[in-house]
Amino acid sequence: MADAQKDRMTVDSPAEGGTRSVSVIVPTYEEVKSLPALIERLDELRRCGWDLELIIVDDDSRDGTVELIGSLSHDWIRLIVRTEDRGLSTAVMTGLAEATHECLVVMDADLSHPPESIPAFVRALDDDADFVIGSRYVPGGSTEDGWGVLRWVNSKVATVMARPFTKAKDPMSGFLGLHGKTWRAASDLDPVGYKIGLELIVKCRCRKVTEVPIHFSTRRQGESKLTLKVQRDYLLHILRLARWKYPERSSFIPFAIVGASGIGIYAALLAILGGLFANVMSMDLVIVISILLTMCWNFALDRKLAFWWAREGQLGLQLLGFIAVCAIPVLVNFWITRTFAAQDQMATPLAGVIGAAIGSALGILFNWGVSRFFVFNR
Ligand SMILES: Nc1nc2c(ncn2[C@@H]2O[C@H](COP(=O)(O)OP(=O)(O)OP(=O)(O)O)[C@@H](O)[C@H]2O)c(=O)[nH]1
Ligand SMILES: [Mg+2]
Repeated sequence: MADAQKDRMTVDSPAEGGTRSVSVIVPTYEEVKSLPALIERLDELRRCGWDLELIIVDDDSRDGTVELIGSLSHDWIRLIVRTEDRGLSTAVMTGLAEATHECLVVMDADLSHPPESIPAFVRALDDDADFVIGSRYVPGGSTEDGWGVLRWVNSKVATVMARPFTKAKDPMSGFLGLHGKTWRAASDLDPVGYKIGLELIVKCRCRKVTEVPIHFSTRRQGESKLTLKVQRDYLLHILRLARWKYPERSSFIPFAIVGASGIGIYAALLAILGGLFANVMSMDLVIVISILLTMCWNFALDRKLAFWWAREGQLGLQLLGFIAVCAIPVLVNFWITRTFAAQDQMATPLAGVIGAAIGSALGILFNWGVSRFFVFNR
């Protein structure tokens, strides 16, 4: 099918006894050129029996959007202009909070998402879905030709990164449907970045996610807001979701990686200090200083990456507590390093590595468990 034909599809009427009232939320930033066609296609749905309200949440585009909506004077369209908040995800949340119907659909303004798919969304929600995605990657779904390799790879990589949170094939989609009660049940919504769908699936604890195949059209009007910052925000978003959904693993894995990095730091310190101060420092002193500096390294990184919730806590107290907790495995480490290094009368990097590896293996679970509860208590 040609792309122009795929863009417009026939419209299904509401099913007998099924939902017919839908709130459509559209976040916009500088989309005045796309809005007339979007409104016309939504109006076609209304003519087929759908009771639609359109909520446009615009971030003060000043591109004529206000004038356009004013001139149409449609009572089924509401325009909310935000002058203080900014960003796609918070705009969607503003729109969801304003919706008056129980059936909620979120879509882009640029007609990448075909409004004619809304009836399929409603059917899926009536059929017990918690959440509906307009999907490019299920059978019947497609993407308009002309996507560059880079954009395609970008989309695929982002989808793979979302795997721990949902099995959906296209969780990156911004074409979403959900019940009002699902949205109201969300806890801790933290709308950073662009992927409000993923945030809602996770935080609304959606179990049944249904994907409706759509043909994703390339925008015809206006400019993309997909920037490098959006990509960076996505990485931060994934990190935050991981910390929310899997707090233990999100703490322990960085802790273990930092622990492993500490082994390298320790060996390097032994080599450098041992080499520089061989004549003025005893082997024991070199080991003690290396251990203390390594602890500071681990502390600084762990506080940021493994115990992120305690970053605002008292630094000095936390450092003392951390050193105290680490002391037991460190004593083991110290004793092993010293035993291995005794033949050379000076700590060698190899002895350091062996000592630290054994000490770390013994101590990592102990350190993490105890630090988590007593030093960086939530
Ligand atoms: N309110 C508001 N809407 C936004 C903001 N950024 C993007 N949008 C809207 O969100 C929707 C998706 O943005 P797009 O620029 O189409 O992003 P995309 O679909 O990933 O990329 P392209 O289709 O290539 O442009 C559009 O309706 C935008 O107008 C924002 O900061 N605030
Ligand atoms: Mg778009």
